[in-house]
Amino acid sequence: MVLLRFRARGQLRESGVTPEQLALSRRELVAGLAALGLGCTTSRPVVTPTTPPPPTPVQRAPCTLDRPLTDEKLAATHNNFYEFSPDKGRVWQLAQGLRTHPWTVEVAGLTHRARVVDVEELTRALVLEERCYRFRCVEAWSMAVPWVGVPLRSVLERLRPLASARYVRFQSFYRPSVASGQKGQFWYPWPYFEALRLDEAYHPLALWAVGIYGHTLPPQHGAPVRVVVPWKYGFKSIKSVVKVEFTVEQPRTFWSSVAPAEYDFWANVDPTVPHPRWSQATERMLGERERRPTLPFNGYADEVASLYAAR
Ligand SMILES: Nc1nc2c(c(=O)[nH]1)N[C@H]1C(S)=C(S)[C@@H](COP(=O)(O)O)O[C@H]1N2
Ligand SMILES: [Mo]
Repeated sequence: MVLLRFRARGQLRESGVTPEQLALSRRELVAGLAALGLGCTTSRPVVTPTTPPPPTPVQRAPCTLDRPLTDEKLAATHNNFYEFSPDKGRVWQLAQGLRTHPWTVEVAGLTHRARVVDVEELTRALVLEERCYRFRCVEAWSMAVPWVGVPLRSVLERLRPLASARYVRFQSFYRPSVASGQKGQFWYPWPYFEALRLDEAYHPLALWAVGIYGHTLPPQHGAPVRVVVPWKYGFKSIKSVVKVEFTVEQPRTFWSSVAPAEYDFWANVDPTVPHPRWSQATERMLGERERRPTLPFNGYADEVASLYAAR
């Protein structure tokens, strides 16, 4: 437990991308999750890194992106997490004070079983997968990172939505005493909230992410759990989820409430639709100088464009 918390609190590796390092960190993730009690009902002693891992529950496919992975440390020190600060370079430090254990998720709205669940319960006995995704912020910076998680669908189905549910709404925590941005930017409608149409959330690319670079999420990336929707602008990928709610009406979202003309509900990455204040035709990967062309649906058009055929 202590071991994992230490790791989860942002022990940053310079670059976690060689196969050896990934294999090691994957073992660490497994050990860490075991230490947290994932996969067993009673608490277990802390597992040291030298303990042989159980058969790995993290399924890993080789990264086949069109670009190199972003350096882990760069990704972990350039973050949007307005609860802490609008200053992307300072978020990672400020977020270290977020206590992410224990952590519960409230299940509400159109479900057969409204309840409060421990976050670990939601992925129990599911196979964790590593997924390398491009990730594109609406501000035209981007990265490519290996997330660890389970299909969002597998978690949502566990929550037993009613057949009438059409959307899913997610909400982040409200803790102004630790998240100083929630005090400093008091005019924002905290807590942060986002939503997806249910068929978007059920798409196999949509992830319920609990890790990155082979270990549990550090706070600045949205510990202990965040959503990752790789074909949409980054603000849809809500961090540190505390509530999941099924609805029939399209929910409002944090940024579309703040600036409806700038951030719409769908927010699919589209090079042809400029933000009112800048072009979306190109982007800059963290750590790179040259800009790259923005890809329709962030490069996932073949997989997801059909979701929007009727719109
Ligand atoms: N709760 C919460 N989730 C959030 C945000 C936020 O401010 N608060 N920012 C979003 C935005 S704008 C982006 S680009 C991504 C950034 O994720 P990263 O810091 O892990 O790269 O998180 C998204 N999720
Ligand atoms: Mo963003």
